[in-house]
Amino acid sequence: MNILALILAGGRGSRLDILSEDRAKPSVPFGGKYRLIDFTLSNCVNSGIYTIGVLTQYLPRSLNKHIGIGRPWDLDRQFGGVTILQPYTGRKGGWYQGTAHAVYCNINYIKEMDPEYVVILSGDHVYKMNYAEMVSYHKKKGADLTISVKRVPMKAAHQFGILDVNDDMQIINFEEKPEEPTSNLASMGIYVFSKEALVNKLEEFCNQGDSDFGHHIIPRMIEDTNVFAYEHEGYWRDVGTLESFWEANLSLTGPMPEMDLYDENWQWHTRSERKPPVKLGPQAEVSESLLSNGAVINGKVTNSIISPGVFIEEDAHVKDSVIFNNTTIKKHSAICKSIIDKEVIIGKNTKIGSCSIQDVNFEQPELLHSGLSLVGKGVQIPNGTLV
Ligand code: ADQ
Ligand code: ADP
Repeated sequence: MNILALILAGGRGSRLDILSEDRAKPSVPFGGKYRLIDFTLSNCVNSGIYTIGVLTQYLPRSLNKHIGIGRPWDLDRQFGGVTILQPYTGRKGGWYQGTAHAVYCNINYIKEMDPEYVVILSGDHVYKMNYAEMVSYHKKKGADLTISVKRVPMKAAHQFGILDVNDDMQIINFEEKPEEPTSNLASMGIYVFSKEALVNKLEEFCNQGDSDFGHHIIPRMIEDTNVFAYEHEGYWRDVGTLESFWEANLSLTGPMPEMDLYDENWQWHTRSERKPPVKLGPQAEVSESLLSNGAVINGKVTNSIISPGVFIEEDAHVKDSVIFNNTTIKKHSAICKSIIDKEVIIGKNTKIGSCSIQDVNFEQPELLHSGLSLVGKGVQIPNGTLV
């Protein structure tokens, strides 16, 4: 099958706060050594899709550097491979206004690649999915558009595109983020289009600018084309908020995580930093955690994600936290229920986050709040700070 994947990687991801202040959301680190976009890129190559366009817009630098020419994903190819599609000026160009408009701006690229099917994906979801199986389903149904769907908790349904299907899984109703949802069958924002249908609809609706798949294209296509739902079994997270980002990271430390990083038949590729092996000092105590290359642990790590190049000094304790690359946590400090961005230095005798760790060497401070704590990239926290 001749499939082109387009990854939407341009959104701001503002609910991820300072983690996406200086980088696009798909470029936010995840699971120690990965970035969010690695999951979608790896799903593509593991599904046999080797022609991929990545649509960037907001702060693309960190993402561009990560993707490069695509070597870690075996995408550095003469034909196809990965192409970064940035906004440009010209007849169909300009800043992307909505997801469908972003794709419309690249309609010449789609025509040039001339695939039978176009798979449209988000660059910031964590999940395993074989897109080739979804395309086969789309073909079998004789669909123009197939949307991957999953049941979500009713109280979260207003955050998604919500739909109704008939007995044949044909979508008969679709509403983007309804205020009062009547169903919990949610769009995952993953679409398979037959190329002709996509090109026709984009040319019909997008040349006036502002257009979105969820708000404009899908509701119109339901009226006069065949739109089907494809139910996804298994783990899937749109890690849109700090809470869900933290929860999805820590879920990797459990005994049998739903998101399996260890499946030899479905490898997660990333651009790895060249760093030495993990080193545990004589006093190191580590449990239920992921440690990445180049980490040096002399203190205690419990139920946490430790990224490459992190230093944890003697008598420091990291618990229920996600620590990004090259951060140093100095002696006698305690970090709990926190997300610490890259290249942070946390001084000695510092306490961050809402927890009561008894074995640290200072008085127990008052807890300021019970939620997550967040420290931005490159921040230096002086010795003895209580956050
Ligand atoms: P959202 O994720 O809220 O809902 P949206 O903000 O349009 O929808 O973003 C979709 C993807 O496109 C994101 O990965 C985002 O980064 C990217 N994106 C947004 N604007 C872009 C632009 N101008 N250029 C390039 N990329 C851009 C969508 C669907 C819902 C569905 C949820 C599932 O609209 O129906 O339920 O995904 O998470
Ligand atoms: P992230 O925090 O997402 O890992 P990176 O370290 O990948 O960010 O940096 C993103 C981009 O910004 C890279 O292309 C890098 O070369 C560039 N960059 C980082 N710091 C500076 C700087 N001080 N001046 C100019 N460019 C920088």
